[in-house]
Order: sequence, then structure tokens, then C-alpha cells
Amino acid sequence: LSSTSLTAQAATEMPVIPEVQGAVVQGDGDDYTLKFSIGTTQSSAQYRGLEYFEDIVEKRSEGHIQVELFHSAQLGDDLQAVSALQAGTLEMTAPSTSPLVSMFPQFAVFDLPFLFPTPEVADEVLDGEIGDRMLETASTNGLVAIGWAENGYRQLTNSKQAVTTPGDLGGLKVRTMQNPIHLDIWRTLGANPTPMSFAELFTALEQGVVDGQENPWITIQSSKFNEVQGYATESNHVYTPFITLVSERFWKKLPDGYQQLVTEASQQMGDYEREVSRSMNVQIKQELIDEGMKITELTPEQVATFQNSLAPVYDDWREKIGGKLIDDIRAVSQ
Ligand code: 2Q2
Repeated sequence: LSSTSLTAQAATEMPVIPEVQGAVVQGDGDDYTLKFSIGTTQSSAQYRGLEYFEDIVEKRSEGHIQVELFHSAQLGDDLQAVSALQAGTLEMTAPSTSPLVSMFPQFAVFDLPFLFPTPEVADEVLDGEIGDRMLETASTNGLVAIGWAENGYRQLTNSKQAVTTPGDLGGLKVRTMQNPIHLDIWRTLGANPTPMSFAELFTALEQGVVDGQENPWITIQSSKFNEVQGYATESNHVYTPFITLVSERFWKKLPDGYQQLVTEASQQMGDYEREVSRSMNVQIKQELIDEGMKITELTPEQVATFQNSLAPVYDDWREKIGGKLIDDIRAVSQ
């Protein structure tokens, strides 16, 4: 993956929130409150997607479903939000798949380095038969999985120095998501990884508990990591999806028409949020450079060095994840 390939594909204007299409859906006369909580901040692409979701659901239910949005992990971090769905005290959340791997092992495939060569391949896999199958598998344990959105390609940042090769990582304390493959990736590259919830990350960076982290450009800016991280490397080392989850206790109360409406709205949210994510990432990368962040863009040879160093991660995890799933995903061409 070279930075130009991603930049060229996504250099578009910021999409405005679309007008709500689609007919009004008749409910059962009851009114519902839908609390939707996420971990990213109000200036993330993800939150813009939730605002569109709110427009669609409130307009097409004529206000019989009231959507209340919560950002910045106000109602708890990813794992706490998922537990709240299972308990029925929260209706929706949309975490990355990575912290859910202990609950849903097949999600680990998304943490394999350099799995998706382009965003379009990611869309084709997630919106196709493989993604549908994963949503079905994740619809258990009090959760209903109804759609995908984009967290995106992850970039390494740190407070110490420019990182151009794995050799530059010696001993760097890198925060990772609570996910075994991410720990493997950074150990294999020679760093010193620490798993941590997203909600604790800014403070840990600010206090120097960790030296670095990895997230898409939007998250780096919207969570103000660039204020405490002077260096970044455009590694695009992993593409992380967001998965849209509903509390089954809430889901079962909804009349069929409202279940269909919430599903359609979550899919339209995902499509729009991907557009916003891809155009915001291009613009924000440039803003970060303009604001003084030293961003190392890797040459194809330097990317290959990272990819080759991470080959053992595929070998370690192929058995656990299942070779067929990995091969099926790799077979999806653009
Ligand atoms: O590094 C992280 O934890 C982020 O990529 C998060 O996974 C993402 O921002 C959301 O799951 C936070 O709710």
C-alpha cells in the first residue's frame, strides 16, 4: 500500500449529510427511545454517520423512535457498551471488531496486517457474503449485528522519533487495542505493546505511560492525539471495520417495520460514513502536516519491509482464524 494509492482514490470533497429518502414506516403506535453510544468523538466521521442515522430513523418513524447520540465513550468504553446492550440498558453501539475477538474469534481476520489492499476490496468483503455471514455469527449473546462502517486504515504515531523501518521501533511502548493479533504485530516488529481501551488512550499518551499508538488520521486528530504525538508513519498496516450492534432485548420490542427501518438506516449510515471517512482522512493528513506533525510516508520498498517482517503473524494465526476464510478474503478482487 503506498500513500499515493490511498490518497488518489479518496481525494474528494467532504460529503454533506444526505436528505432522508424512503417512505414513512407505520409502527405499532408505541414510542421508543434508542440510545446509540460510540467511543470516537463528536468530530469523527463515525459521529457524522450517527447523525445521518438519527435523521433517517426519526423522520421515517415520524418521531415514534427518538434517537439519542452519545460520543467519546460517555456511556462506557467498547466492551462496557457491548455489555450494556446485552443487559438491555443501552440500545446500540458500533465498536471496532478488534476488541470483540474474544467473543467472536472469526473477527480476528480483520486484524491481519495488510489484509485489504484497497478500501474497495474491504467494502466488497464486508458488504458481500463473507460480511453477511459474520453479521449472522455475531447475532448471538443478546446482540443483533446489522451493519458495517469504516474505522479505517491505521497509522502509527509516537512521541519519540520518526519510524521508517521496524528497526526504529526498538522498545517503543505502543498502545494496542485489546486484541491478541495487534499485540503480536508490535512484538514481532520489535516494539513493546500494551493493550488498553480507547477511552484511556489520550491520558496514557499525555502522561507518557505509552510512547505511541495507531489509528486512522481522523481519529488521531479528532481525539487530539496529535497534540501529544510529534511523529507519525503512514503505515496503513491494518484496516479496521466498525460493526453496528443492537441490543436484542430492544430489538425484540420493535415491530418488524421498525426493525427493517433500523437495519436500512444502519446500512445507509455505513455507506455515507465510508465516504466521509475517506475524504476526511485525505484532508486531515494534510492538516496534521500543516500543523507540524512529522509524517513519514513509506516508499513501496519500506512498506514491503514491514509486510515481510509480519509474515510470521499470518503463519501464527492462519490455523486459529481458518485458512479458508483468509483465502476467501484474499480471492476477492477489486
Ligand atoms: O484504537 C482504538 O481503540 C480505536 O480504533 C477504536 O477501536 C475505535 O475508535 C472505537 O472502537 C472506539 O469506540
